Amino acid sequence: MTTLELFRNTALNTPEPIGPRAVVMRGYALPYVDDLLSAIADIVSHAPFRNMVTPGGFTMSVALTNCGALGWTTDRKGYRYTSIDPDTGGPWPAMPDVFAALASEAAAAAGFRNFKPDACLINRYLPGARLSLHQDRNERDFNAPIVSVSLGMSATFLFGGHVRSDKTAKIPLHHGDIAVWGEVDRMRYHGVMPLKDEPHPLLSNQRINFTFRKAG
Ligand code: MD6
Ligand code: FE
Repeated sequence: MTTLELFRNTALNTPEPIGPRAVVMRGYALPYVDDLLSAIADIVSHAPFRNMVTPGGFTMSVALTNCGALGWTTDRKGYRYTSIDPDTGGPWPAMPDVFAALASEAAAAAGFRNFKPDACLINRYLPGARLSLHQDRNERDFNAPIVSVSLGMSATFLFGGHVRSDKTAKIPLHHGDIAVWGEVDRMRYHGVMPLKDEPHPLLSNQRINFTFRKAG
């Protein structure tokens, strides 16, 4: 942990509200970083990051993979969750215990009890990669929150309203931050601005974000 990270983690240790049922918890994942990164390396060795194609025919600038019983995918036919990795033809790698434990603990800290995710979407951003405004609506259970962990380079997260054209708040997300949202905030539009090329000491020119969901 750097001094700056320690400061963010201890001096500003209260969850930062970004909506009625949405918070950012600064530095919450820092104690788990080494375990998370080794688990991700293992997942990626079985289910590599890939740039998927959207139903509209665009190749995503964000590369992704999944772990857990269900994985989020997109192709020309649409967005959906599958139990099979379309690239390997086998199941997605299992969700590591450290992932499930962190997700459930962070959800509880944000006021969502008994969160048991069955899907974890892992996104990799290189400089210039972005995510356009979207709603997360492919999950079966909208009652469960989403827990989002950011590692590596910082990003500017856009957090909008329930209509695409609603004004968006710009929320910086740094290495180790966890965002959690659910209930009235669950369907809000959100996205990520194009990543600046400001390398991170541990992950160099990458940002890795993983989001835990109850998809099935
Ligand atoms: C990202 N995250 O931060 C993209 N979706 O890289 C998401 O799209 C997202 O962070 C739902 C809930 C939390 C998220
Ligand atoms: Fe999303």
